[in-house]
Order: sequence, then structure tokens, then C-alpha cells
Amino acid sequence: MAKTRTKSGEPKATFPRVTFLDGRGDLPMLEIATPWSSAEIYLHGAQVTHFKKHDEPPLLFLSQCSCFAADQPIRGGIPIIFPWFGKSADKPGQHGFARVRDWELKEMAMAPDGAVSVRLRMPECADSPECPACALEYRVTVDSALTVELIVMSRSGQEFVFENCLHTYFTVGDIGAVSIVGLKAVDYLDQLAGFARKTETRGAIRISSEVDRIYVDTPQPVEIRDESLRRAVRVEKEGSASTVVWNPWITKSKTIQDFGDEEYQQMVCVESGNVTANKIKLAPGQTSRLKVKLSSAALG
Ligand code: TA6
Repeated sequence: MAKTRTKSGEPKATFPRVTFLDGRGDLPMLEIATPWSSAEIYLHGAQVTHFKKHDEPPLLFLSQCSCFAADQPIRGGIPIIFPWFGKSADKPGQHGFARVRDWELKEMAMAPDGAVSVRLRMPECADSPECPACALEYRVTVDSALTVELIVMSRSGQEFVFENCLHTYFTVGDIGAVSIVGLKAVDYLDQLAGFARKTETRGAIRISSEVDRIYVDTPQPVEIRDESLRRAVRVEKEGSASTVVWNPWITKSKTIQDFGDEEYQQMVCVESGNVTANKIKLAPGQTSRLKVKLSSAALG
């Protein structure tokens, strides 16, 4: 019979484990533990706010100052940006509404090896000025890596044009010791220069000031090399032509209410989606999939 206690008599942790509980702000959340990792997912925005391999620091960054309130986005983890990215001339608010909607847990599965998968659904959108009729699903798999998939199903009789983005916040040891690899020779729109179109010249992008760039027509993976944590994080994606890189640095950080003034040193956003020139045009009744796999290894 399997040993249920450690040598020192402590109850042995059993995996996988999924607990449904009230999280911060009493918002419902799933706490997941697998043989390799732990994760937390809030139904609010279907937001993964925590992923950590047992032998590594957390992979996802969550601001100490984040709100946890029904009408507010959570600052950190993986916000789901849909159906528009950034500010839109004729729509309210920044980054769409999916991140402030309460999603429903539809399914949860535990694999024989201990991996955990959950399927969440956003309450269906009826036709509205903001968005044609559609249904959204989000699938999250937690094992030695974190895999997320956003599925958009058009319920509209019209062509549905939208943007989507998995706006991932990564924990880094020290932003000054980070380089981002995989975007050399890729064009980007510089949000700090009126969306001016430029071309990335560096093989390894270092961050030493505010950065807010939308790299376009780039389906390839990106690696975040963190010399301080001695960790390489790999961002692999399917169904995504845009990669956004963001760090607010000193001045902008001070203007963001739900973000600590010094927190820019411990995070970088490397986001996977389809925005601006890469926005999606979905034919009536069609489905689009955006899938991202986040994995990490010791820096070689
Ligand atoms: O993805 C980068 C960006 O669009 C930045 O311009 C910055 O505004 C960031 O998103 C955060 O947006 P939020 O609405 O979450 O404050």
C-alpha cells in the first residue's frame, strides 16, 4: 500500500489535487497541484494568476497591488484580451471585456500521469455594438508546463473581425539581466512612437527603458533568458501572428494604480495574439484557436 506519510510522519502530499475556493476579493478560484507544479485560476476573466514548478520561482508575475474585484481586471498572470486590443475609437475601455467577465467552469479532468485540464466558458455574447454574437472557451492544462487555449466560435451571420491576446506577465529576477530572443528582423509597431513601424535589429532584446511594442507577422516561438534566475522560459504558440513586449519602466509604473512603483524590475510581458494588422477575420459560424505553451528550463 502506497506510503501516505513522509519519514517524519507528515501526511504526504497527494497529486493531482484541485480545490475550488474563494480567492482574493472572495472571487471564486481553482487551486491546482500536480506532481510538477501548482497553479491558480480565477473564474473572473478565466485568469491564470499563478503557475510555479515545484523547484523553480513562480513563472507568472502577479502585482502585489492588483485589484480582485468584479468589475476590475486582475494585474498579472494571463489576462485574456478580447475582442479588441488597446484603446478602440468606438468601444468602451481598454483591452476588451473578456478579462472582466465571470466565466463558468465547464469541465475538469485529471490525467493518469497527474496533469490537470480545465475547460471554462464565457457567457455567450449576443449581437451588440461592441461585439457580434459569439461564444468563447478557454482550456488550461497544468503539468510540467502551462498550456492555454482560447477558442472563439462565431455565432454571427456576418464576418466577425476581432483582436485577441494572451497578455502574459512573466516573473523575472532582475529586468536588467533579461534578454528576449526570437524577434530579430521582425517588424513592430512602436506604441511609444505613435505606432511607427520599425524593424527589430537585435538578436537578443534587452530592456533598459519603457518598452511597448507590437511585433507583427511573427508566428515563431520566443525565449526569455533570465540570467538572474538562471532560467530560460520558452513561449510557443499556435494561431498567433503577433507578439507584444511590454515593460512600463519607472515613470509609467507610477501612473498605474494597481501596480507597484518598483515592480517593473520583476516582470516583463511577452504576449501572444492577433492584433492591429494581424486582427482575425472570422467567417460566419467559423472558429478560431489561439494556443500558447509556456515551459521553462535552467539557463544553459
Ligand atoms: O500590452 C501592452 C499594453 O497595451 C500597454 O500599452 C499597457 O497599457 C498594457 O497593455 C497594460 O494595459 P492595462 O489596460 O492592463 O493597464
